[in-house]
Amino acid sequence: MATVVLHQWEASPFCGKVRKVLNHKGIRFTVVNYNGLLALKAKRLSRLGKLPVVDFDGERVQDSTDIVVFLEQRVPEPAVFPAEPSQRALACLLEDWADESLYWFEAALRMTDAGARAKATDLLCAGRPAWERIPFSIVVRHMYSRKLQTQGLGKFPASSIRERLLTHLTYVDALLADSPWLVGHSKSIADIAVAAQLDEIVRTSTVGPSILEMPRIADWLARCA
Ligand SMILES: N[C@@H](CCC(=O)N[C@@H](CS)C(=O)NCC(=O)O)C(=O)O
Repeated sequence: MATVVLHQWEASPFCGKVRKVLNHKGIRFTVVNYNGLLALKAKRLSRLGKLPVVDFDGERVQDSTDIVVFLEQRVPEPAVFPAEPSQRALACLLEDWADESLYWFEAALRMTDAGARAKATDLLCAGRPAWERIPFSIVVRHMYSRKLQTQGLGKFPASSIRERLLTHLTYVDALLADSPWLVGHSKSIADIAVAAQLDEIVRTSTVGPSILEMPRIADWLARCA
């Protein structure tokens, strides 16, 4: 049995994605959390300076997409990449959409809604001294406001961000109309990556109840838990 350590923030959707893959494959793992100002240590773990980072029998891998490919090579079954080439392509594209687009909706919802930001800060500072909340939230707010302006969503009003997200979710809902999974007939990286982002939106944002009112999406999120 391999020794696997996930360096994480429990409330990071990318760390949630890796946890889902590890659980799907039945890989036992321990976690190291970097809440509050321990985030400064996370920066030094890998060249990217981001989480998740996985140590697998002493081998260190960074970036959730690369980690999933690595885990699929080390523990091929049950697979998260469909075998059929067109399904595999679609699953990889949906993973990329989740990571590179949907993620920014989650970040923007946290930045434009003080309640969501406070809930996210509670999660990201859990277990740390209370005073760390203040410097932590100032740095995170500044960093993500800047990133969101550059990415683009930060230039839109909150109502438009919410409306665009719900429109995207009607597309996800349509994919689930004929199959319990987004691609093919079993759970794949597409389900895992999209659900990991939505889990965090549901957990902190006021748009969460509207998402859970979409019955196919709510049932599918439960299947992806
Ligand atoms: N492409 C990376 C993105 C990871 C990522 O953005 N993680 C965030 C937490 S949700 C992070 O580490 N943010 C800190 C930073 O950007 O400095 C992946 O898939 O792992």
